[in-house]
Amino acid sequence: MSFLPGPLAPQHIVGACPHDCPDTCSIITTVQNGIAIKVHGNPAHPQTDGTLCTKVSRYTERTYHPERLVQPLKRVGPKGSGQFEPVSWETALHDIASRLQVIAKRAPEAILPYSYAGTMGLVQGESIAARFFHTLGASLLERSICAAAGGEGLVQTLGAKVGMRVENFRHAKLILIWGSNSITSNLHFWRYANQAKKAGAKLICIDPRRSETAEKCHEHIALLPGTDSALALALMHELIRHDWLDHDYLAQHTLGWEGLRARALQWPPARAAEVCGIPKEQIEALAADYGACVANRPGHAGPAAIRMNYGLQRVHGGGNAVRLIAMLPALIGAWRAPAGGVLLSNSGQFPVQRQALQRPDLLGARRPRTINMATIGDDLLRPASPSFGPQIEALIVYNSNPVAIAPESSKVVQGFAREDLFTVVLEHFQTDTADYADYVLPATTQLEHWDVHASYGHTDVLLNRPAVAPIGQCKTNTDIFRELSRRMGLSDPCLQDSDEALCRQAYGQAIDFERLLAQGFVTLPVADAPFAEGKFPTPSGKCEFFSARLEAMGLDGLPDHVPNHESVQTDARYPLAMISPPARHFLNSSFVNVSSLRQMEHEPLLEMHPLDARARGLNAGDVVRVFNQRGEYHCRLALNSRARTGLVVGLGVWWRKMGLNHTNVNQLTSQRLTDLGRGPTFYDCQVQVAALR
Ligand SMILES: Nc1nc2c(c(=O)[nH]1)N[C@H]1C(S)=C(S)[C@@H](COP(=O)(O)OP(=O)(O)OC[C@H]3O[C@@H](n4cnc5c(=O)[nH]c(N)nc54)[C@H](O)[C@@H]3O)O[C@H]1N2
Ligand SMILES: Nc1nc2c(c(=O)[nH]1)N[C@H]1C(S)=C(S)[C@@H](COP(=O)(O)OP(=O)(O)OC[C@H]3O[C@@H](n4cnc5c(=O)[nH]c(N)nc54)[C@H](O)[C@@H]3O)O[C@H]1N2
Ligand SMILES: [Mo]
Repeated sequence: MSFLPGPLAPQHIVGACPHDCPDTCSIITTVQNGIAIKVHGNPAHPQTDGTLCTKVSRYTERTYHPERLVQPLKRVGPKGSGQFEPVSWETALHDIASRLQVIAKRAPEAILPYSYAGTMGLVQGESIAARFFHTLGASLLERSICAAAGGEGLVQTLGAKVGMRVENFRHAKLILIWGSNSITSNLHFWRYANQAKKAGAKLICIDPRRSETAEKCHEHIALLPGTDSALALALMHELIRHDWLDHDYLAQHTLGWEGLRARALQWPPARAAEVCGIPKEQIEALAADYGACVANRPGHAGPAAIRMNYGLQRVHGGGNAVRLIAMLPALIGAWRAPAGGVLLSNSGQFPVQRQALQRPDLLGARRPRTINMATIGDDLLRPASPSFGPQIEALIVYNSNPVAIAPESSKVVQGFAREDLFTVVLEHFQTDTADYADYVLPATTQLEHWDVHASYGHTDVLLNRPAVAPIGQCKTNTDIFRELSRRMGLSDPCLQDSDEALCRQAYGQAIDFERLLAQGFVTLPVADAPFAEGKFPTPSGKCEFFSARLEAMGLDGLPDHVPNHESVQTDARYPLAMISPPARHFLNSSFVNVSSLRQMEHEPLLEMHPLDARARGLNAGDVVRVFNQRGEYHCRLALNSRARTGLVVGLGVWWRKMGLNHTNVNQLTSQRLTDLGRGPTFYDCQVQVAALR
């Protein structure tokens, strides 16, 4: 007779959502008999408020997905064919370590790590991995693929990636949602915007697409992509012309007003209307709404708040656009109230101890070159040269799916297909990128490892406890780099620090770690109205309309409208502007393989205005070729009134292998960079569309 234990009582483990999203939710996982049976939003965490988005509420489906990678794989077919056979960890790690050792001895910069925010965890992101690559002296990676232009724009204007506290939006009386589909990509902010709406606030959405969010705002300004700076300048023009200005705030807390004023006066609404492709009356009305909120005027309408998001900075002039929008609150003194100002990111509020975590000191006197993630296509194809340095010979990819998400995929694919390139991919799934690997290593998910998190949308630090043991033979990213370090004889003890130790090192003494352990989150002590008294973290301490730092770099010290690289004027063959913003049920290219979510997104679609379709003899449901000088992408046409005229929208980012001709929108996007920050220009992309014959 055996005494098998009965089923254990369910346990509830507090963790954090790892995904690249401003909301960074606190998650509770219910575990029974060692299996995660469901996840839900932590009701004790005010930002999460007990609610998860549709995607992450399917987290157990993703974790226990039948196609989850659970053992190391070695390629046996041609690159890209997806033919692999299982091997032992011993074989895989031994082979990878010996290959890297040979390259590292000869030309360490020929090794390139490629990673982004598959997990935003500070430990499974850049801790042991960064230490490992710094010890080798590998090429550095410029992690520019998302927010580089906007981040630089903020830093050059406000002094850091800081802004309003998100919870204060609920008390605003006017909210501009600028370049953001909040319902899709920032759901927990939308809750605050809705509270404000119910309390009488006016909501205005500025977005080329009639998004789910635009539909629910009082007004929608559907400007052409890449024209936000012209709109912001015209807005300033009107504020000046009507004297809707907080002169006192301007005098005390800004630098360069005379110069900015002169610039703005060159942009009457009629001029901007022409550039933006919208009626000038819409600009005048927007200015009147914003101008009614001048903070120090008796009888003003109340605080005006701007929620910018990264959607508007993926164009040539993205940096200047963010600079101009970030200046607007200073003109009307909106910063005086906690519910006034602007928020793009608050990541600069987090006291992350990056030096301790990533140990750049391990480089010693070496100064390896930096490769920009946005130009990985070109860089993989570059031969050795005195200016470039050695050819890239080994690529270690983790937390990213570059073959799907990097621009100009034909080049990226050509680079990944190089027979002489040694590629290792740490993944959960057999992604487009994994198909090109020599070795695919199975990695743990957030339910299986420790981590700590910052956020870019709120100001709480979160802890992630593992809820279950690693599935199959999966290992944490950190473990994989620890083992590679050992096998390569890298002896610095910091390469063997445990995940728990790394969690503590991430914030050092800057937060109360015991409280974080006990509660799962800790709110940072940030000011309610950060710039009510000025005190911007810029060199001048003021909101910098004029930036001496930019001028010293040989750039314009004042902001301006910087037109797109591509337009119908630059090449009449491609008259339609294409943007490819996030799909609601995917997270970049993550979740595309989770069938319940993929069913909600149906199939890759291109949204087009009915007038543009009629002009091309196209009908809803047609399979179309979307093409430009870089390539061709096939998908189905949707005529759903979301795209304005002159615009097409291909919601991202599908896996190439699920596409009709095995491509996705990035077959069409370019590797050209932004005005500031060296970011990508995914939404600065002209195309033509025709029926597929
Ligand atoms: N569901 C879901 N959530 C996500 C993501 C996802 O893929 N899916 N991605 C995450 C990531 S990586 C990030 S960086 C964040 C923020 O990601 P963002 O890409 O900033 O996402 P959105 O807030 O949806 O903003 C995109 C909006 O900007 C609009 N837009 C495009 N071009 C322009 C332009 O030139 N001007 C203006 N004014 N608007 C423009 C698009 O139509 C779209 O509605 O969201 C994260 N959240
Ligand atoms: N056309 C177009 N392209 C875009 C964008 C767009 O709007 N339009 N958006 C851009 C933006 S904003 C961004 S941020 C990038 C995002 O690009 P990426 O950062 O590459 O994001 P994902 O596509 O989500 O791929 C992340 C991968 O990491 C894996 N992963 C997750 N957690 C872990 C882990 O713990 N360990 C390991 N080893 N792997 C893990 C996931 O399985 C997933 O395959 O895409 C960019 N590309
Ligand atoms: Mo992003």
